[in-house]
Amino acid sequence: MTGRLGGGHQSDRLVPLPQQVTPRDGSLVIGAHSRVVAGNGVDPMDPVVVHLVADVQSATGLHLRRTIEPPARGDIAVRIDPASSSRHGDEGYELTIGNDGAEVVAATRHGLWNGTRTLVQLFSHSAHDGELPAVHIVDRPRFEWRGAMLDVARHFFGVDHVLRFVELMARFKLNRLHLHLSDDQGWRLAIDGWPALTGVGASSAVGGDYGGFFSRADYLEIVAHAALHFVTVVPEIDMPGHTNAALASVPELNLDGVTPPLYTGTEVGFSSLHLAAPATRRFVHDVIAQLAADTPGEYLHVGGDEAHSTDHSAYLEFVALLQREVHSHGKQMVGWEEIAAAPLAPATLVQHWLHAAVAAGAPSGARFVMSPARHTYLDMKHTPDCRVGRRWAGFIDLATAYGWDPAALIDGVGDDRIAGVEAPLWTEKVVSFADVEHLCYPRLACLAEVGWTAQALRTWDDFRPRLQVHSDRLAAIGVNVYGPPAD
Ligand code: TNX
Repeated sequence: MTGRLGGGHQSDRLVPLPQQVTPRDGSLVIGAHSRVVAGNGVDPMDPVVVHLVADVQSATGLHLRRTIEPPARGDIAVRIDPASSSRHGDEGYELTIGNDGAEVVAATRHGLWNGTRTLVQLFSHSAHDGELPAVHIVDRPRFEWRGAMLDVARHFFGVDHVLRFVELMARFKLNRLHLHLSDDQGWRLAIDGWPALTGVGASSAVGGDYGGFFSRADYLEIVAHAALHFVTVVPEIDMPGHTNAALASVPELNLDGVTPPLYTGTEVGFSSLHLAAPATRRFVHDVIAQLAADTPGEYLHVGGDEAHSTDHSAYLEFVALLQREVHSHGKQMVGWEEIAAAPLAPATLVQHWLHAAVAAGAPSGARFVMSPARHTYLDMKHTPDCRVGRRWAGFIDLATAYGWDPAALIDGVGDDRIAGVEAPLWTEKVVSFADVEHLCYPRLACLAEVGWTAQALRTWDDFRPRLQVHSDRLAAIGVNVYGPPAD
């Protein structure tokens, strides 16, 4: 059977749905003598193995030993087979569960991570037993970029919350954490040599709420925790618009040398950096150099959206400068769709959010991250009666978050030009982490399947009960999941 599952088999607990699932008769019972076997190419101390042990323990109550001995009856084996890369790609895997044992094989550690995520989902969790259904799964993602964005600029969320955000998204094989680190209302990352950015610019937030910022060490801690969960951090410093917090902090970023006041409202499009101001080029250089130094991932996001107060030719020149600076560190640039008007290198990623026609103006060869507001904006209310959330892009219920095809958004842009999908959580109206969870879950699980599973295998009717399993599991670990009225 390919993809679609018949009712009743325990493998209908999986989100995202794998490419190929073949249920078999029988089951494997993980017991007190079962072990996790680190096979070929796998260090028994590898975080993939450590996480597997921890996750089996939380699903079953059993703490499995790790070993490098050959697998015996009842064991879970993981191994790397570099020769399988043509089948599995960078992130795919093969999972076999039989009456005698389970095995995950992949060409990379990331593939093993994904395969073990699937294995862990196959436990019943609620029954707290060690039973796994016999099954053969061959899987790989549709898109390489499956992301969530957290806006820590409008309201600040500290390291603990960001680590939790990473752990939750990683359950669904999401693999990009886009951090929106600066905006009109706040600057959230300490930059060496520019103490005023945080000294002044981090003190504010929307509505006069508390600000805050990440030290360099905080940022590195987030990057490291994300890496343990196979999540790549994509930091964003939004320029040349959305920059009031920086302008308010550093007089030399202003043409007249006079800082504007800090801003706590929710308007957009009124601020701009200017290349003619004395400190702008040095500022851009230093900020991007530090981001590049502290970010192991290949992408730096430079914003570029809603620069309504930047003259068009100045905007194009600014984007060109940003791209040069990003490239000088061997990184690739990502920007919101407005950057499509500028001359872009082929590897630059254009993040579509509002106007397909604007995104479509990108040079041929440019690639896209798809974040269509009407389907992915996590700051929109689920339904009209939700207490939290906004309305401007419409209500995004679970069927709307699920029911779209990334390849049907921009004329002529199919899978080959799509890096992937991402759901942004803007936080103008989001103050508590409980509200973050309510807006993100279970909608981020919908996005995870949009980004992972082949379009032809996806239907809402098949997805709905699988999603419910995960809403219940998230609720059981204390996540403030949104529960829609029963349909
Ligand atoms: C548009 S999406 C914005 C953000 C706002 C968001 C609110 C984008 C590139 N810009 O500045 O926070 O709408 O939903």
